[in-house]
Amino acid sequence: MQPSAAKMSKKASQKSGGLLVLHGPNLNLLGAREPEIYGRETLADIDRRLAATARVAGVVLTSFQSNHEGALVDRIQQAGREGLGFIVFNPAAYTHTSVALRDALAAVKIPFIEVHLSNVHARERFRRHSYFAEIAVGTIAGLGSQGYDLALAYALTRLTGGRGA
Ligand code: CA2
Repeated sequence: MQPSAAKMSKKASQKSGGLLVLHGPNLNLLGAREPEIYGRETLADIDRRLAATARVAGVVLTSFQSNHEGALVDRIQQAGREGLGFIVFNPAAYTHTSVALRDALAAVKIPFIEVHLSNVHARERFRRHSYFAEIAVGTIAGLGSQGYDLALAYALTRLTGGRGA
């Protein structure tokens, strides 16, 4: 039996669900402090650029930043309920501490790329361990804000089956 048109379009929209860019604590300070490590662009600059790229590919992109672990957990759970298709995540300092955020990502089963502006492997030893790397599709570190663009290009390819990005 053929599935109804309504069922088909629901399935298709779930499959190519939108994209969430998630930023952890202190990334709201981008552009204002420590430009030698994190660059001169603001988070708004980065988010605007990513949203424009996604729009061209016909994918809805939402950005969210919080300094609070629970708010990030809530946003990941919401992404699960919304049926989003991919997450680009810079967990910032929570990279090195947060079992709660890892559990949230494992629970919603949304594929994600872990992004870091700086090369975390060339910095203090404690930054070398990530609670996310093991369950991420991949990790990008040390490429500055371009890391977000590269992660987005990959996500768009997955979400649009190669027709976008
Ligand atoms: O390199 C990255 O993207 C990090 O995720 C940034 C985190 C750090 O704890 C991770 O080890 C690596 C820190 C984010 C702080 O962001 C700031 C931005 C501007 C000024 C001050 C802090």
